[in-house]
Amino acid sequence: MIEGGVDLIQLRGKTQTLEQLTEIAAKLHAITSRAEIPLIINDHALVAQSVPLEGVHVGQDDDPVAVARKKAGRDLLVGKSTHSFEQALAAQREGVDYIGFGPIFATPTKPDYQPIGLKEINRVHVAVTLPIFCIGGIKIENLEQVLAAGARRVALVSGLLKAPNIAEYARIAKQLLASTFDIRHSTF
Ligand code: 3NM
Repeated sequence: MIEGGVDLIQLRGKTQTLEQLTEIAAKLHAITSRAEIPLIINDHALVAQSVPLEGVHVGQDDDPVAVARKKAGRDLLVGKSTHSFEQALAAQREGVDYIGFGPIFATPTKPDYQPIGLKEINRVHVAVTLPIFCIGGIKIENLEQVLAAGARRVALVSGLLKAPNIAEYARIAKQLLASTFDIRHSTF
């Protein structure tokens, strides 16, 4: 992923223990920090106490943002998953640094969620001034559609992880983003 030019990596280990995640995060952070790519831990702010990662990401049913910041014990990025326009506005009021917005399309990676579709993307970008990462079922095949609907940042999971050549997949996605905005895509 780093070779292919991703701007940010989130470590998501739903079945790992805190100890396992801390170990993986430490190893991963040694690599991402060399590449100057922020590493975000999903759900577990406590990992940030022992690993100098750059952020923590919480879901709607996880710790409130203030609790996540307190658990991390230091200043770092906090992001939050949102699944509707209203949740996106609420997350902005709660004081997050960025939001995830999705799932845009139905996805086996997050099967129990109703897809939002493309039509809310523009509205959320008008109302929310934070960085917004559209997520959920986004692949190279539909990326241009998502960007045309108003997205500026996207998060890919299975598209990237199942690609026969991950670096190449990331590179193509980055090129599509760059050609849409005609600028070097910056994360924050
Ligand atoms: N969060 P894929 S959708 C982890 O809507 C995650 O908050 C979502 O995986 C949300 O790229 C999602 O394989 C899954 O569809 C994204």
